[in-house]
Amino acid sequence: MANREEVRATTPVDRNHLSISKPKQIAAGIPAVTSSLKHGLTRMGLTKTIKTLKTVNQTNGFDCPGCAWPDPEHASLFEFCENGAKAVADEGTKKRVTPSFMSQHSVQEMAENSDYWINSQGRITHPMILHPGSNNYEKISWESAFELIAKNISNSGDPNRSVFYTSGRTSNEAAFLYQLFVRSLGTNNMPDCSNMCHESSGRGLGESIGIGKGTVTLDDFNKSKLIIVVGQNPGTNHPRMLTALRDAKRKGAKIIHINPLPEAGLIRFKHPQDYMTLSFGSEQLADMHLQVKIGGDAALFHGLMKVVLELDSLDHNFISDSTNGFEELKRNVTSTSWERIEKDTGLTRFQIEQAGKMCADSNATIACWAMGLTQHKNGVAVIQEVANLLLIGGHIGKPGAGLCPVRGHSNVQGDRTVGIWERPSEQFLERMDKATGINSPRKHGVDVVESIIRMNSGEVDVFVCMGGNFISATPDTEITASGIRKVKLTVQISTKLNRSHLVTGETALILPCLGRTEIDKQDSGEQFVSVENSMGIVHSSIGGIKPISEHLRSEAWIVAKLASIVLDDNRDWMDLVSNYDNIRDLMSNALEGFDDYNERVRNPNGFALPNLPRDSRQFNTSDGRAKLITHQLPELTISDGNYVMMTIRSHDQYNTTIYDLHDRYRGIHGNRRVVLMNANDMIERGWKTRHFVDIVSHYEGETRRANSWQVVPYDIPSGNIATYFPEANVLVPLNSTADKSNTPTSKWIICSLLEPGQSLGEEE
Ligand SMILES: Nc1nc2c(c(=O)[nH]1)N[C@H]1C(S)=C(S)[C@@H](COP(=O)(O)OP(=O)(O)OC[C@H]3O[C@@H](n4cnc5c(=O)[nH]c(N)nc54)[C@H](O)[C@@H]3O)O[C@H]1N2
Ligand SMILES: Nc1nc2c(c(=O)[nH]1)N[C@H]1C(S)=C(S)[C@@H](COP(=O)(O)OP(=O)(O)OC[C@H]3O[C@@H](n4cnc5c(=O)[nH]c(N)nc54)[C@H](O)[C@@H]3O)O[C@H]1N2
Ligand SMILES: [Mo]
Repeated sequence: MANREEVRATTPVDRNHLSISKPKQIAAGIPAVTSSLKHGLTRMGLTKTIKTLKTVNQTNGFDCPGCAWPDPEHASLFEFCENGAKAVADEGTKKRVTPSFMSQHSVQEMAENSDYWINSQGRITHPMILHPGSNNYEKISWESAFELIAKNISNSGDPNRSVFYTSGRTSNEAAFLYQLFVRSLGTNNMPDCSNMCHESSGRGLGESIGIGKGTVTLDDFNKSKLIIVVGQNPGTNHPRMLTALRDAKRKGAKIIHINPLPEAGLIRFKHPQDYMTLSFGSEQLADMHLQVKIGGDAALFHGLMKVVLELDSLDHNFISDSTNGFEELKRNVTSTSWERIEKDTGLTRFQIEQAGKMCADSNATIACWAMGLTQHKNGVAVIQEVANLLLIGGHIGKPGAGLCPVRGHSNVQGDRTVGIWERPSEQFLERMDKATGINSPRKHGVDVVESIIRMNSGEVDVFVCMGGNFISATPDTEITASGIRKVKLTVQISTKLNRSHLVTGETALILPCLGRTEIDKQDSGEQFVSVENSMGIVHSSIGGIKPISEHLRSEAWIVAKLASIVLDDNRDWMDLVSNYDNIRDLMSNALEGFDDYNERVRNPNGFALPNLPRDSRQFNTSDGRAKLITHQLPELTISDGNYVMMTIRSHDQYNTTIYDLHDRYRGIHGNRRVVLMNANDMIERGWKTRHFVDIVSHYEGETRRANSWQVVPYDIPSGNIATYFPEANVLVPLNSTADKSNTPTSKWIICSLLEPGQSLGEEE
């Protein structure tokens, strides 16, 4: 029997099954409806599909686990999108991972299958354990599982040798209890998916406007004159945003799309529900597509600001009364040459001037962004440049205008608000301590990248994951795997099997939990939970489906029970969790903006958390002014013959969960191991479509290699390439991270493309 060290950390290479069709120009429409139903019906069956989909994003239903885009106030029945439906169907699957399934499949054997296969094995039914040296999981009782965790934490001696990860689906209630438990234990080691996601937004906006969140509500889209969508692919990742864009457009807004790829969602859109009203045409969304080169956004925003400054389309009163740094910003931006801007962006001065004029003409501009900006070395800086453009025009804290980082996981923003943070502020901790009677540790904890470094140096004994798929989501897969294998006990609280259940510490536990769609019954009866969407609205979510197994527990219950066994404190954790109102009462006192939580969360539309810039055009910075923080442009020159690679999501995945193998809008089917490449770059190398290449990434003299990818010609700037994550994560260097936010630079990886088997230095 193979050694546990040999369990595959990456999905195996598939050299077949690739088929290619023409990329789509229209997003959604009938194919989206068919695809939703297909995913629902094949996984959940007819009755459950209808029952489940009917309650997504309804007042008395559950919050769609698909993304963090807000719901309109009067949600139409079936307020979900194709990809939300896939997320729901994936959770509602009829297939099961039982102890008997696990006894038949060793971890090695399962890991030889693709990520797609692993996810499609179904929902986990029982708590299970993988003993040291064993290759098969077996059943364990909840009590014994908790005692094992307690024993390992206590043997470890130092709470800082334990790490507690969170993915962003966890409810506010569960996340609050989790951070209370971890801080009671004595550590701030709470890395979360945010570290790989919008950390740069939080950091950048925190410095610029005094709050690490966006400043618009959904209603602002109806009042906006210009919406800039930069570094984001809403057609796939936030499909319901397309409806907001369409409505804004119908009310007269213009849309600029800034992206190295012409993403289908922003070209034309057809609302699936329009078919019911017999309107068959599709609508154009973006008025302008700026096909910027990867990493060229900072230069582009300098260009846009040059135009706005020249046309003097500025809010002079706002600049002088409410900001500082304007003169320096102006000096810096004016000194950036058009030559440099054209070189970095790959765009012409004319194109940027046209876009700049659109900015100058608008008196209410919104800027939306996602991973295309955050996952860069200058992620924090570039977001501050976006903020600068809006601030100098006064586009903040007024109707139709503001900053809009579009979050990923459905409650990633809420988790941070309630305390999942490795570097909490003193203000936050003081209030927490006062309300809960704990004595929070002050020393900052580790983020995702630091956790991996600590694991590798043998400094982590216990690693608990509240959801997520750490091994596949993080950079540098092989290094992460070697770190995880050094941990004594890894614990995975999850709904579905993934690679993080296979590549584990010496001992591994799986604690199966309820999903969003399921009924959560505690001692006092059925419970609801609450979440915060991308626009700072907190609202309730309640599952209505019978849990898939009687052995599942809610995340909140799991944390409470664990805390009651591990900690020697006076808190009655089980009483807290017997009725989630008790947790929320505690949250009301411990968290800013959560007063009368129990009452306000019961409002059908939830309530808005305080947001100074949005609500009153004020800024919680050291001097009460918004800061115009300007930066030197990043150095984008790379060695001749190399390419800049971005790692992106296909239409049929949810992060590391692969639902299926069709990237429908981009016309790539059956195989995800592809490199999207500019056709002229292919001709230069003499390569035809489907030619196999090996990819080598470069970072500070180190190289990483992944073999057997097929090239596909695509409308992407010359010198840029794109691959899918998580497959490409083996190529993302652990230490290549964004300044200040430490987010892996998953959208900026310098690579060579080699002939199969060719060694580096041999390319012509
Ligand atoms: N169906 C589905 N929905 C999801 C997810 C999912 O995997 N599937 N994931 C969720 C999560 S956690 C997140 S964070 C979001 C992610 O949502 P996105 O950020 O939209 O996801 P990515 O695929 O990473 O796409 C980034 C986009 O940025 C562009 N881009 C890359 N580099 C640059 C650059 O240098 N400049 C510019 N201007 N653009 C660039 C890419 O071409 C791509 O269109 O979606 C959430 N929603
Ligand atoms: N190269 C590259 N790497 C990236 C990115 C990229 O663009 N490029 N994007 C990054 C981003 S933005 C993010 S957010 C991370 C995502 O990182 P993670 O959040 O860690 O990963 P997910 O794939 O979303 O996690 C999926 C797993 O969550 C579990 N799960 C699902 N629902 C629930 C639930 O309700 N409760 C619990 N407890 N578990 C549940 C299931 O077991 C499922 O397999 O990946 C990052 N990694
Ligand atoms: Mo994310």
